[in-house]
Amino acid sequence: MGFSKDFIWGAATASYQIEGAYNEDGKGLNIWDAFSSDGTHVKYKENGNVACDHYHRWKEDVAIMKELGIKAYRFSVSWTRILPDGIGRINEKGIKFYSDLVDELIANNITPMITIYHWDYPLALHDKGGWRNPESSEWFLEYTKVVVDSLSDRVSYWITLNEPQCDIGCGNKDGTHAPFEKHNARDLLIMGRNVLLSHGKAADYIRNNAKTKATIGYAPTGPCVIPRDDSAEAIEKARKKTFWCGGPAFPYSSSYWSDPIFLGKYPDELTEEYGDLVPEFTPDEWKLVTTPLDFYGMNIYFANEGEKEGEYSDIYFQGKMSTNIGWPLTPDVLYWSSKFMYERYGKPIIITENGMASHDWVCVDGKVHDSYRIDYLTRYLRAYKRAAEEGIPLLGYIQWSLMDNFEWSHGYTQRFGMVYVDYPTQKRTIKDSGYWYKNVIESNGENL
Ligand code: GCO
Repeated sequence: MGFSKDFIWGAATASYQIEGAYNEDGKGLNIWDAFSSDGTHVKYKENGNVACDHYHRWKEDVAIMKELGIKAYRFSVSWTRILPDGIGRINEKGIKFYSDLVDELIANNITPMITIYHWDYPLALHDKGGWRNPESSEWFLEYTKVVVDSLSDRVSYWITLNEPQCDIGCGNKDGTHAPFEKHNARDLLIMGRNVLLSHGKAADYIRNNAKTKATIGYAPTGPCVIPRDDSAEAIEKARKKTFWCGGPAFPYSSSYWSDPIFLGKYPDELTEEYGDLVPEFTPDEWKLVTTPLDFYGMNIYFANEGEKEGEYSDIYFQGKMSTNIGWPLTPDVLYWSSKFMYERYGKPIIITENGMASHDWVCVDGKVHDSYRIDYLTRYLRAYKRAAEEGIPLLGYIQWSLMDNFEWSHGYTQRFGMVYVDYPTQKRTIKDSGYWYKNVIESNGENL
């Protein structure tokens, strides 16, 4: 037994990373528009002003998806494209862009999977305190309503948030992502509360108001530690470390975000450490936060080290295999994270992101021979298949990314796509891995 018959094979992108057209047709500015090019945070001062110019080339991009046999396309909506100030005034042209995209996907038999929020926070709301503002979950709800009311007649897959770990951890604790700020634990806990409540309000709204039956999840990332061997003791140690939530790095933890949503409580480690600083939810708010979801989404690229270097996994050693961005090659992470998350949260799994940054270029024969990406994906998908074979319910696998794009603080230096983008000309070239993925999809993973 391998992947289920209706397994969803997909590809993902995010608005800021591909759309460009940052100030066209009434779009308002978001924090990445405002702060990417300040010269200190993003490699070569690059930004998403043009990116892959997907805003103008979306038809061509859908045609490429069709050629690749992609069954589902995960993309995010740019909040300020449809609400330029974050709340209030609606920009119909922005809505039309996503509505046309959805129509085109459906006409090509590709299931749209919408991420409501993938880090491009409205500048106007950031200026009012952003996630620290007690109103912020109401702002998020207002935005969600516009998206859901306009698209849920045709869209049934919804992901509320992408990686709150990075939004709050990278963006507001360590200052490596927009808005490039560093806040103390108290403020981070307040932001976390408002993010969780935003998720809950959005999930509740979708569940009760979507015009077609909704399938709802969110897409966290988070550490996963691989057991050093198959002994029960090693597995327990790895599990414990995977769900760790102590210390100042709590915004990066899985349990900090997922325990409230799926278990209705903050992790004990957090409350023990921060006591009264941990903001409570009222019973009504808890009800929203724990709105039942349909799947557990996971963005996973590599395993983390254990307590000490090399203790629980053997991934750190001299000359370790790593991808272009420096992340170690640890295929078994797809097996172990599926197992750990399913056992703790009891929801079917969708890998909402996994993929590899590789050193790609167009070769003299005009093709992109990204054999390392094929090898990477083969290994990871085999590990994921093992989880399916052991009976863990897996609904899908969404590869990051459909095409090369703006990789946040790395600018355009990291290519994650199945499709090569030559930025000066915007020419797209399907890489070898794209054709390989097409075959994997056609065989439903039998040929892995
Ligand atoms: C993330 C984001 C993507 C990244 C990808 C590669 O998970 O960080 O969802 O936007 O581009 O993960 O880093």
